[in-house]
Amino acid sequence: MSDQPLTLTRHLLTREETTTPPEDLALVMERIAVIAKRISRKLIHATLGGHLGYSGDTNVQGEQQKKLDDWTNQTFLEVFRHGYPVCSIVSEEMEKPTHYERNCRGRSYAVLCDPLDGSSNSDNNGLLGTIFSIRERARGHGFDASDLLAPGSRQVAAGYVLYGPATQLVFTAGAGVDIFTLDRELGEFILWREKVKMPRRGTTYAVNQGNASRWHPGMRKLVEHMTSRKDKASSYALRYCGCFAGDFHRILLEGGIYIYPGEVLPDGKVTNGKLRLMYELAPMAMVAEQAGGRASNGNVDILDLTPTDIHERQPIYIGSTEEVTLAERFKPES
Ligand code: AHM
Ligand code: MG
Repeated sequence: MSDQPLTLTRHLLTREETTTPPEDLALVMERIAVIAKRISRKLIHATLGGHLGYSGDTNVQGEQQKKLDDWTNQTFLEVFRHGYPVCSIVSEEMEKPTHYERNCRGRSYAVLCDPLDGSSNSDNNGLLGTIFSIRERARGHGFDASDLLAPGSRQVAAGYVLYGPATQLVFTAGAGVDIFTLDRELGEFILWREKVKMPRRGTTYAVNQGNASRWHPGMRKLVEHMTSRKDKASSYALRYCGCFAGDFHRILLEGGIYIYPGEVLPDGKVTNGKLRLMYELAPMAMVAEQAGGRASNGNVDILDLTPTDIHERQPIYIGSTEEVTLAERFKPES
Protein backbone atom coordinates (compact mmCIF):
# COMPACT_ATOMS: atom_id res chain seq x y z
CA MET A 1 0.00 0.00 0.00
CA SER A 2 1.05 3.60 -0.60
CA ASP A 3 2.93 5.36 2.25
CA GLN A 4 0.56 8.28 1.82
CA PRO A 5 -2.89 6.72 1.70
CA LEU A 6 -5.36 9.25 0.35
CA THR A 7 -8.68 8.91 2.12
CA LEU A 8 -12.03 9.58 0.47
CA THR A 9 -12.71 12.69 2.57
CA ARG A 10 -9.27 14.22 1.95
CA HIS A 11 -9.53 13.45 -1.76
CA LEU A 12 -12.90 15.23 -1.96
CA LEU A 13 -11.77 18.25 0.02
CA THR A 14 -8.59 18.81 -1.95
CA ARG A 15 -9.95 18.61 -5.51
CA GLU A 16 -10.95 21.70 -7.38
CA GLU A 17 -12.83 20.68 -10.51
CA THR A 18 -16.41 20.23 -9.24
CA THR A 19 -19.14 22.88 -9.36
CA THR A 20 -20.71 21.52 -6.15
CA PRO A 21 -18.91 22.85 -3.05
CA PRO A 22 -16.33 20.20 -2.02
CA GLU A 23 -17.35 20.60 1.64
CA ASP A 24 -20.90 19.57 0.76
CA LEU A 25 -19.71 16.56 -1.23
CA ALA A 26 -17.39 15.55 1.62
CA LEU A 27 -20.23 15.79 4.16
CA VAL A 28 -22.57 13.67 2.02
CA MET A 29 -19.93 11.11 1.12
CA GLU A 30 -18.77 10.79 4.74
CA ARG A 31 -22.31 9.54 5.51
CA ILE A 32 -22.35 7.18 2.52
CA ALA A 33 -18.95 5.81 3.54
CA VAL A 34 -20.28 5.13 7.06
CA ILE A 35 -23.24 3.28 5.54
CA ALA A 36 -20.94 1.28 3.25
CA LYS A 37 -18.69 0.28 6.17
CA ARG A 38 -21.69 -0.78 8.26
CA ILE A 39 -23.14 -2.84 5.39
CA SER A 40 -19.76 -4.38 4.63
CA ARG A 41 -19.36 -5.43 8.27
CA LYS A 42 -22.95 -6.74 8.42
CA LEU A 43 -22.47 -8.88 5.31
CA ILE A 44 -19.35 -10.50 6.71
CA HIS A 45 -21.35 -11.69 9.72
CA ALA A 46 -24.68 -12.25 7.94
CA THR A 47 -24.46 -16.01 7.41
CA LEU A 48 -23.56 -17.04 10.97
CA GLY A 49 -25.55 -14.14 12.44
CA GLY A 50 -28.87 -15.38 10.99
CA HIS A 51 -29.52 -12.27 8.91
CA LEU A 52 -30.28 -14.06 5.63
CA GLY A 53 -33.62 -14.96 4.03
CA TYR A 54 -36.89 -13.13 3.49
CA SER A 55 -38.42 -10.69 5.94
CA GLY A 56 -41.99 -11.61 4.98
CA ASP A 57 -42.70 -8.09 3.64
CA THR A 58 -42.91 -6.80 0.06
CA ASN A 59 -41.56 -3.46 -1.13
CA VAL A 60 -43.31 -0.78 -3.19
CA GLN A 61 -42.40 -2.66 -6.39
CA GLY A 62 -44.24 -5.75 -5.15
CA GLU A 63 -40.95 -7.60 -4.69
CA GLN A 64 -40.37 -9.82 -1.67
CA GLN A 65 -37.97 -8.11 0.69
CA LYS A 66 -34.96 -9.84 2.15
CA LYS A 67 -34.09 -9.14 5.80
CA LEU A 68 -30.96 -7.45 4.48
CA ASP A 69 -32.96 -5.22 2.09
CA ASP A 70 -34.83 -3.86 5.07
CA TRP A 71 -31.74 -3.60 7.29
CA THR A 72 -29.70 -1.73 4.68
CA ASN A 73 -32.58 0.66 4.01
CA GLN A 74 -32.95 1.34 7.74
CA THR A 75 -29.20 1.97 7.88
CA PHE A 76 -29.55 4.71 5.25
CA LEU A 77 -32.35 6.30 7.25
CA GLU A 78 -30.49 6.13 10.58
CA VAL A 79 -27.22 7.47 9.24
CA PHE A 80 -28.84 10.33 7.29
CA ARG A 81 -31.02 11.37 10.21
CA HIS A 82 -27.87 13.30 11.20
CA GLY A 83 -26.93 13.85 7.58
CA TYR A 84 -26.93 17.62 6.96
CA PRO A 85 -26.95 18.84 4.13
CA VAL A 86 -29.02 15.83 2.91
CA CYS A 87 -32.68 16.41 3.69
CA SER A 88 -34.36 13.60 1.71
CA ILE A 89 -33.78 9.94 1.03
CA VAL A 90 -35.43 8.22 -1.95
CA SER A 91 -35.02 4.45 -1.85
CA GLU A 92 -35.99 1.38 -3.82
CA GLU A 93 -37.43 0.05 -0.59
CA MET A 94 -39.76 2.97 0.22
CA GLU A 95 -42.84 4.16 -1.64
CA LYS A 96 -42.25 7.81 -0.67
CA PRO A 97 -39.14 9.78 0.19
CA THR A 98 -38.14 10.20 3.83
CA HIS A 99 -37.64 13.85 4.68
CA TYR A 100 -35.47 15.32 7.46
CA GLU A 101 -36.57 18.90 7.99
CA ARG A 102 -33.75 19.51 10.49
CA ASN A 103 -31.18 18.93 7.71
CA CYS A 104 -32.88 21.36 5.36
CA ARG A 105 -30.87 24.57 5.80
CA GLY A 106 -29.67 26.60 2.82
CA ARG A 107 -28.28 24.50 -0.03
CA SER A 108 -29.62 20.97 0.47
CA TYR A 109 -29.48 17.60 -1.27
CA ALA A 110 -31.36 14.35 -1.78
CA VAL A 111 -29.73 10.94 -1.82
CA LEU A 112 -31.46 8.38 -4.04
CA CYS A 113 -30.40 4.80 -3.44
CA ASP A 114 -30.72 1.11 -4.01
CA PRO A 115 -29.47 0.10 -0.56
CA LEU A 116 -28.81 -3.55 -1.49
CA ASP A 117 -28.36 -4.15 -5.20
CA GLY A 118 -28.45 -7.78 -6.29
CA SER A 119 -30.16 -8.90 -3.11
CA SER A 120 -31.02 -12.30 -4.62
CA ASN A 121 -27.29 -13.01 -4.17
CA SER A 122 -27.44 -12.38 -0.44
CA ASP A 123 -28.32 -15.96 0.52
CA ASN A 124 -25.52 -17.53 -1.52
CA ASN A 125 -22.51 -15.38 -0.59
CA GLY A 126 -22.63 -13.70 -4.01
CA LEU A 127 -21.70 -10.17 -5.03
CA LEU A 128 -23.81 -7.33 -3.62
CA GLY A 129 -23.80 -3.58 -4.05
CA THR A 130 -25.21 -0.24 -2.96
CA ILE A 131 -26.03 2.32 -5.65
CA PHE A 132 -26.39 6.04 -4.86
CA SER A 133 -27.21 9.27 -6.64
CA ILE A 134 -26.86 12.76 -5.17
CA ARG A 135 -29.07 15.57 -6.43
CA GLU A 136 -29.33 19.15 -5.27
CA ARG A 137 -32.81 20.13 -4.15
CA ALA A 138 -34.55 23.14 -5.63
CA ARG A 139 -34.84 26.20 -3.39
CA GLY A 140 -38.23 26.21 -1.68
CA HIS A 141 -38.88 22.51 -2.42
CA GLY A 142 -41.70 20.77 -0.58
CA PHE A 143 -41.92 17.40 1.18
CA ASP A 144 -42.58 15.56 -2.05
CA ALA A 145 -39.97 14.67 -4.68
CA SER A 146 -41.37 16.66 -7.60
CA ASP A 147 -38.29 18.90 -7.90
CA LEU A 148 -36.16 15.74 -8.27
CA LEU A 149 -37.99 14.55 -11.39
CA ALA A 150 -35.33 15.95 -13.70
CA PRO A 151 -32.91 14.29 -16.14
CA GLY A 152 -29.96 12.33 -14.77
CA SER A 153 -27.64 14.98 -16.22
CA ARG A 154 -28.70 17.06 -13.21
CA GLN A 155 -27.11 14.65 -10.70
CA VAL A 156 -24.29 16.37 -8.85
CA ALA A 157 -22.56 13.10 -7.97
CA ALA A 158 -23.19 9.36 -8.12
CA GLY A 159 -21.58 6.01 -7.65
CA TYR A 160 -21.81 2.62 -6.05
CA VAL A 161 -20.23 0.37 -3.48
CA LEU A 162 -19.34 -3.21 -4.39
CA TYR A 163 -19.12 -5.80 -1.60
CA GLY A 164 -16.81 -8.43 -3.09
CA PRO A 165 -13.59 -9.96 -1.83
CA ALA A 166 -12.74 -6.29 -1.20
CA THR A 167 -15.27 -3.52 -0.57
CA GLN A 168 -14.82 -0.80 -3.17
CA LEU A 169 -16.51 2.56 -3.57
CA VAL A 170 -16.75 4.07 -7.05
CA PHE A 171 -17.49 7.78 -7.19
CA THR A 172 -17.93 10.59 -9.66
CA ALA A 173 -18.86 14.21 -9.16
CA GLY A 174 -18.57 15.07 -12.85
CA ALA A 175 -14.78 15.26 -13.00
CA GLY A 176 -13.87 11.66 -13.78
CA VAL A 177 -14.36 8.41 -11.89
CA ASP A 178 -12.33 7.45 -8.84
CA ILE A 179 -12.25 4.08 -7.09
CA PHE A 180 -11.56 3.65 -3.37
CA THR A 181 -10.90 0.39 -1.52
CA LEU A 182 -11.90 -0.12 2.10
CA ASP A 183 -8.87 -0.70 4.31
CA ARG A 184 -10.47 -2.62 7.16
CA GLU A 185 -7.64 -2.00 9.64
CA LEU A 186 -7.70 1.74 9.04
CA GLY A 187 -11.48 1.82 8.65
CA GLU A 188 -11.05 4.18 5.70
CA PHE A 189 -11.74 4.15 1.99
CA ILE A 190 -8.36 4.66 0.33
CA LEU A 191 -7.92 5.94 -3.23
CA TRP A 192 -7.03 2.99 -5.49
CA ARG A 193 -7.53 4.32 -9.06
CA GLU A 194 -8.07 7.91 -10.17
CA LYS A 195 -9.85 9.09 -13.36
CA VAL A 196 -10.60 5.57 -14.53
CA LYS A 197 -11.24 5.14 -18.25
CA MET A 198 -13.47 2.37 -19.58
CA PRO A 199 -12.04 0.60 -22.65
CA ARG A 200 -13.78 1.70 -25.89
CA ARG A 201 -14.54 -1.94 -26.65
CA GLY A 202 -14.80 -5.06 -24.52
CA THR A 203 -15.05 -8.82 -24.86
CA THR A 204 -17.95 -9.63 -22.52
CA TYR A 205 -21.71 -9.04 -22.42
CA ALA A 206 -23.94 -9.33 -19.36
CA VAL A 207 -27.65 -10.11 -19.69
CA ASN A 208 -30.17 -12.55 -18.24
CA GLN A 209 -30.42 -14.71 -21.36
CA GLY A 210 -33.13 -16.83 -19.72
CA ASN A 211 -35.54 -14.03 -20.63
CA ALA A 212 -34.71 -14.19 -24.37
CA SER A 213 -38.13 -15.49 -25.44
CA ARG A 214 -39.69 -12.24 -24.20
CA TRP A 215 -37.16 -9.86 -25.79
CA HIS A 216 -38.02 -7.57 -28.71
CA PRO A 217 -36.80 -9.01 -32.07
CA GLY A 218 -33.99 -6.42 -32.34
CA MET A 219 -32.63 -7.42 -28.94
CA ARG A 220 -32.57 -11.09 -29.95
CA LYS A 221 -30.75 -10.17 -33.19
CA LEU A 222 -28.19 -8.14 -31.24
CA VAL A 223 -27.28 -11.10 -29.02
CA GLU A 224 -27.24 -13.44 -32.04
CA HIS A 225 -24.83 -10.99 -33.70
CA MET A 226 -22.59 -10.81 -30.62
CA THR A 227 -22.45 -14.59 -30.27
CA SER A 228 -22.09 -15.51 -33.93
CA ARG A 229 -18.37 -14.74 -34.37
CA LYS A 230 -16.44 -17.83 -35.39
CA ASP A 231 -12.96 -16.65 -34.38
CA LYS A 232 -12.34 -16.64 -30.65
CA ALA A 233 -10.40 -13.38 -30.70
CA SER A 234 -13.38 -11.26 -31.72
CA SER A 235 -16.16 -13.19 -29.96
CA TYR A 236 -17.89 -12.17 -26.75
CA ALA A 237 -18.09 -14.16 -23.52
CA LEU A 238 -21.21 -14.06 -21.36
CA ARG A 239 -20.60 -12.85 -17.81
CA TYR A 240 -23.66 -12.30 -15.60
CA CYS A 241 -23.66 -12.43 -11.82
CA GLY A 242 -27.14 -11.10 -10.93
CA CYS A 243 -25.78 -7.94 -9.29
CA PHE A 244 -25.79 -4.84 -11.50
CA ALA A 245 -22.95 -3.24 -9.53
CA GLY A 246 -20.86 -6.41 -9.87
CA ASP A 247 -21.47 -6.80 -13.61
CA PHE A 248 -20.96 -3.10 -14.23
CA HIS A 249 -17.69 -3.04 -12.27
CA ARG A 250 -16.14 -5.64 -14.56
CA ILE A 251 -17.24 -3.58 -17.56
CA LEU A 252 -15.93 -0.33 -16.08
CA LEU A 253 -12.48 -1.87 -15.70
CA GLU A 254 -12.38 -4.21 -18.72
CA GLY A 255 -15.03 -3.00 -21.19
CA GLY A 256 -18.14 -4.69 -22.59
CA ILE A 257 -21.88 -4.19 -22.20
CA TYR A 258 -24.54 -4.80 -19.53
CA ILE A 259 -28.13 -5.07 -20.75
CA TYR A 260 -31.48 -5.28 -18.98
CA PRO A 261 -33.94 -4.85 -21.86
CA GLY A 262 -37.67 -4.27 -22.03
CA GLU A 263 -39.87 -7.30 -22.62
CA VAL A 264 -42.98 -8.24 -24.58
CA LEU A 265 -45.24 -10.26 -22.28
CA PRO A 266 -47.49 -13.11 -23.52
CA ASP A 267 -50.53 -10.76 -23.37
CA GLY A 268 -48.70 -8.32 -25.71
CA LYS A 269 -47.95 -5.82 -22.95
CA VAL A 270 -44.56 -4.15 -23.40
CA THR A 271 -42.45 -3.51 -20.29
CA ASN A 272 -39.51 -1.25 -19.55
CA GLY A 273 -37.51 -4.07 -18.01
CA LYS A 274 -36.66 -4.33 -14.34
CA LEU A 275 -34.24 -1.63 -13.31
CA ARG A 276 -35.21 1.74 -11.92
CA LEU A 277 -34.13 4.96 -13.59
CA MET A 278 -33.47 7.31 -10.70
CA TYR A 279 -31.48 5.19 -8.26
CA GLU A 280 -30.07 2.36 -10.40
CA LEU A 281 -29.67 3.52 -14.00
CA ALA A 282 -28.96 7.26 -13.79
CA PRO A 283 -26.13 6.90 -11.24
CA MET A 284 -24.48 4.08 -13.22
CA ALA A 285 -24.95 6.10 -16.43
CA MET A 286 -23.15 9.06 -14.87
CA VAL A 287 -20.25 6.79 -13.87
CA ALA A 288 -20.18 5.22 -17.35
CA GLU A 289 -20.15 8.57 -19.17
CA GLN A 290 -17.56 10.04 -16.82
CA ALA A 291 -15.34 7.04 -17.59
CA GLY A 292 -15.77 7.57 -21.35
CA GLY A 293 -18.50 4.94 -21.84
CA ARG A 294 -22.19 5.24 -22.72
CA ALA A 295 -25.62 4.40 -21.32
CA SER A 296 -28.80 4.28 -23.41
CA ASN A 297 -32.33 2.92 -23.10
CA GLY A 298 -31.94 1.67 -26.67
CA ASN A 299 -33.14 4.96 -28.15
CA VAL A 300 -32.13 7.83 -25.88
CA ASP A 301 -29.19 8.43 -23.56
CA ILE A 302 -30.18 7.51 -20.01
CA LEU A 303 -28.96 10.86 -18.65
CA ASP A 304 -31.37 12.72 -20.99
CA LEU A 305 -34.51 10.92 -19.76
CA THR A 306 -36.86 12.90 -17.52
CA PRO A 307 -38.53 10.58 -15.01
CA THR A 308 -42.23 10.96 -14.30
CA ASP A 309 -42.11 8.89 -11.11
CA ILE A 310 -39.35 8.22 -8.60
CA HIS A 311 -39.70 4.45 -9.16
CA GLU A 312 -39.87 4.58 -12.98
CA ARG A 313 -38.18 1.72 -14.83
CA GLN A 314 -36.29 1.91 -18.12
CA PRO A 315 -34.40 -0.56 -20.35
CA ILE A 316 -30.62 -0.22 -20.09
CA TYR A 317 -27.69 -0.73 -22.48
CA ILE A 318 -24.56 0.43 -20.65
CA GLY A 319 -20.84 0.02 -21.07
CA SER A 320 -18.21 0.58 -23.73
CA THR A 321 -19.02 3.12 -26.44
CA GLU A 322 -18.64 0.59 -29.26
CA GLU A 323 -20.98 -2.02 -27.80
CA VAL A 324 -23.68 0.46 -26.71
CA THR A 325 -23.64 2.14 -30.13
CA LEU A 326 -23.77 -1.31 -31.78
CA ALA A 327 -26.76 -2.25 -29.59
CA GLU A 328 -28.68 0.88 -30.63
CA ARG A 329 -28.18 0.02 -34.30
CA PHE A 330 -30.27 -3.16 -33.79
CA LYS A 331 -33.22 -1.07 -32.48
CA PRO A 332 -33.54 -3.49 -29.53
CA GLU A 333 -36.59 -1.79 -28.00
CA SER A 334 -38.92 -1.84 -30.99
P1 AHM B 1 -32.56 -5.64 -6.83
O1 AHM B 1 -32.20 -4.19 -6.68
O2 AHM B 1 -33.93 -5.94 -6.29
O3 AHM B 1 -31.52 -6.53 -6.28
O4 AHM B 1 -32.70 -5.93 -8.40
C1 AHM B 1 -31.70 -5.47 -9.25
C2 AHM B 1 -30.92 -6.63 -9.77
C3 AHM B 1 -29.65 -6.22 -10.47
O5 AHM B 1 -28.62 -6.07 -9.55
C4 AHM B 1 -29.40 -7.38 -11.38
O6 AHM B 1 -28.59 -7.06 -12.49
C5 AHM B 1 -30.78 -7.76 -11.79
O7 AHM B 1 -31.66 -7.31 -10.75
C6 AHM B 1 -30.93 -9.24 -11.92
O8 AHM B 1 -32.23 -9.52 -12.27
P2 AHM B 1 -32.62 -10.94 -12.89
O9 AHM B 1 -32.58 -11.92 -11.78
O10 AHM B 1 -34.01 -10.73 -13.43
O11 AHM B 1 -31.63 -11.25 -13.97
MG1 MG C 1 -32.26 -3.79 -4.27
